[in-house]
Amino acid sequence: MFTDGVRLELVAGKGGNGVIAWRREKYIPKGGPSGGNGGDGGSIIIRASRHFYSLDKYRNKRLIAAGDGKQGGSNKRHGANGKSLILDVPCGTLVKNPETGEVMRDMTEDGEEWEICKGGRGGRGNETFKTPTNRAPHKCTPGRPGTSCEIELELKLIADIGFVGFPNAGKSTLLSKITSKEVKIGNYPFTTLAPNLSYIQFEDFSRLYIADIPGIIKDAHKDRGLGLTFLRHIERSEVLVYVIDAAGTDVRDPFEDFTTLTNELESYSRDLINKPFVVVLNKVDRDESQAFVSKFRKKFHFDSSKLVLVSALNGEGLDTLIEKMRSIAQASGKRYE
Ligand SMILES: Nc1nc2c(ncn2[C@@H]2O[C@H](COP(=O)(O)OP(=O)(O)OP(=O)(O)O)[C@@H](O)[C@H]2O)c(=O)[nH]1
Ligand SMILES: [Mg+2]
Repeated sequence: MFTDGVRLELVAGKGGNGVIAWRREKYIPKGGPSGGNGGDGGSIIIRASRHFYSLDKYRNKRLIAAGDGKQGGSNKRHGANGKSLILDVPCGTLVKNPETGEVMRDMTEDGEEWEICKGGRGGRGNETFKTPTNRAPHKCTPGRPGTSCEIELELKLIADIGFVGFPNAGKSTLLSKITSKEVKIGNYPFTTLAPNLSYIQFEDFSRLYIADIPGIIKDAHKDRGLGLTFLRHIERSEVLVYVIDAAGTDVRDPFEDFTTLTNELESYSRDLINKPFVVVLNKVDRDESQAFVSKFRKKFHFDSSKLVLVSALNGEGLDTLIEKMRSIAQASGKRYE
């Protein structure tokens, strides 16, 4: 199962107590105070990473606690600091307040870190209270508690390009052909049950990230099929690619598919259909596609440069598609890495 939302309770470590102790050594009478400080409690840090694509590793977690600091020792020994924890999350994870839904932070950049809970300071041992007027202080302080909070993590993948289409249109085949990712492909609907994220790397090392999400069908907004919940993973994409089965494999009319798709997307969010887009007519290797393609062209009232004919199977048109996606993404302000 793919997890893109979890609720967690985070507790940073408590500081260790400072202690009271005295030097006791041969030939040194009245050795003076020697109680060490307690160690600091461990903190909890959230870190965004491009190496993760889901929140799966937090699925069965409820409470995450960092280590407590150890108490100080005699001979001015400092207690050990508690172990800090780094929680890796995919880029595009929103950290929210579960009660109000307010976004506390949006973890977008690879490597970005946020110390969300701070470990408590260790207490002071009596050695640190020594002054010229009080050379034998009977005083130490306890460690302080760390901070804690409840959070909700919600993933909204960050991809430059989002693929949308009916089941079986060939989205996953396309993704695996143009990127290095091997994804599950099947001649049955809903082969893809969770988003796939992959990228194309160009000669200048810039990358174009692509998200392939599960297929969408008519009335998905009424929760038919897998519904529309996965659309949130293409909400942040600069460009949408509508992948249409131009061969009408499942006995549908490709233009009708396109209309249905845009209607479903619109019922989720108007912002989605206002994004720059490309329509990919896939499976043009099949003879049946010819009639459908010319019918599609007649009805398509957008600029014809938005239309690309491809065969994910034999590679036809893929270079054109890649160039088109790249230039539109660039024009719409993609931050190149
Ligand atoms: N002839 C032909 N078949 C294709 C082409 N692209 C994909 N297919 C076939 O279409 C079927 C569905 O492909 P997928 O890539 O799994 O389709 P999908 O859009 O990811 O489907 P879901 O994950 O179910 O939404 C598979 O049997 C593919 O081999 C193509 O260009 N030509
Ligand atoms: Mg698929």
